[in-house]
Amino acid sequence: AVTPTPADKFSFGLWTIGWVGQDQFGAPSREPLDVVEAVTKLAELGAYGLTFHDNDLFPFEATDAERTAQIDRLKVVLADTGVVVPMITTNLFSHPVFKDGGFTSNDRAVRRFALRKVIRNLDLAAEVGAQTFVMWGGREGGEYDHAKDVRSALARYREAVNLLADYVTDQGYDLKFAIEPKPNEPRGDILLPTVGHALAFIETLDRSELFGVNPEVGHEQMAGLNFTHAIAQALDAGKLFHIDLNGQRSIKYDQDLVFGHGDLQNAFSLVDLLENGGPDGGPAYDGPRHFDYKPSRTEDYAGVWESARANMVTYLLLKERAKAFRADPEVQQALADAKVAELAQPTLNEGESYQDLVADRSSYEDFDAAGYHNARGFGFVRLQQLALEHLLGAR
Ligand code: 3MF
Ligand code: MG
Ligand code: MG
Ligand code: MG
Repeated sequence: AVTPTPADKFSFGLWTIGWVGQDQFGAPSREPLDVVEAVTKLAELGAYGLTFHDNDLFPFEATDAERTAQIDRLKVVLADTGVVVPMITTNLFSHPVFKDGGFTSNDRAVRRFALRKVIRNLDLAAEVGAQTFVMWGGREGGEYDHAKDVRSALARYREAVNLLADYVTDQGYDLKFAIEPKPNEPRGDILLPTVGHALAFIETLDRSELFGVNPEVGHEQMAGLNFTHAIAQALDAGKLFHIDLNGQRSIKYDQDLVFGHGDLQNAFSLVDLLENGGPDGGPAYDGPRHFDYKPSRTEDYAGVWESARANMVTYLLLKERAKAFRADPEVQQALADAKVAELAQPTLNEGESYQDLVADRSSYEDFDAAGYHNARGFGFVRLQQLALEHLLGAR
């Protein structure tokens, strides 16, 4: 049960396994990874998908011929291995031209260039058969409040993504956009910092139906937020178009640890929600289980592949543990005692109006709020302990 297969829909960014370990303080600790080797290894490990930024596959400076050659090499290895490309994205953050952002740079010429770079990459998305186009605006933001007119920046962000949605619609591409929020890093403050901000922004777009979110575990947790709650709200809005799984330990720099190597209890509730939170206890999300992590700088290539495997195995173990948790009669009793299912019941009776509610003396005048002090507790702590014991494999 813990051997990954393509049916599990695990995908990896080329920039994850391909990260060579350069950071703010140090040079690369590994040699570059070729895309053919990357796809071959991922296939061997049981992954189903590869994702990439344009400039993970070919450099920013690539000539048309170099670009085409790399795309062709990718297509060959995809055909040989059966690996697919469910998502691609554009790098609007590495090159110095984007130092003040792409869609929201104060420099208008940079904004026009950024749009052209993304349009070119939308064509590539369609060419490689991706269904989702992620947009992480890592440089869209600032460090100094007087230097960025945030309302204008949001207006330009909206102008940009509305134009891109028009483009894919006119081309007839079967592509949807997923906005990836992040609170900070590399900018001091990034626009659309959390899932909630992105959901609100999406509602202002001309073709909002084409836009959803790509939440990342570590990004919400860097803001001190509960990732499982963020995913639940994205599902509630019908906007969970993609997901970035990784690990983060509290509010600090963006760690990009292996999935489960951060807040493990939150990872457990997340997998339980994704796998068992849908209709009739089935999956709530059927898209790729995409890992956006960094193999630590301490690792050689054996460690890189071990860490890639660790993401998938951890996910599958949590999935197995979550099934056992749901099937346990003691858990079912604890869930009932905690009235978890009762929250799904509407607060008003069918057809009841607010006038009926106001006329219902049992709801207020005769309701024993004082007696509630001594009423039975909800037993949430016991339920959490049962979850922990399942997580630890003690049940
Ligand atoms: C940064 C990220 C990004 C996005 C990527 C994809 C470089 O913290 O998470 O990875 O996931 O741009 O869409
Ligand atoms: Mg990230
Ligand atoms: Mg991260
Ligand atoms: Mg990410």
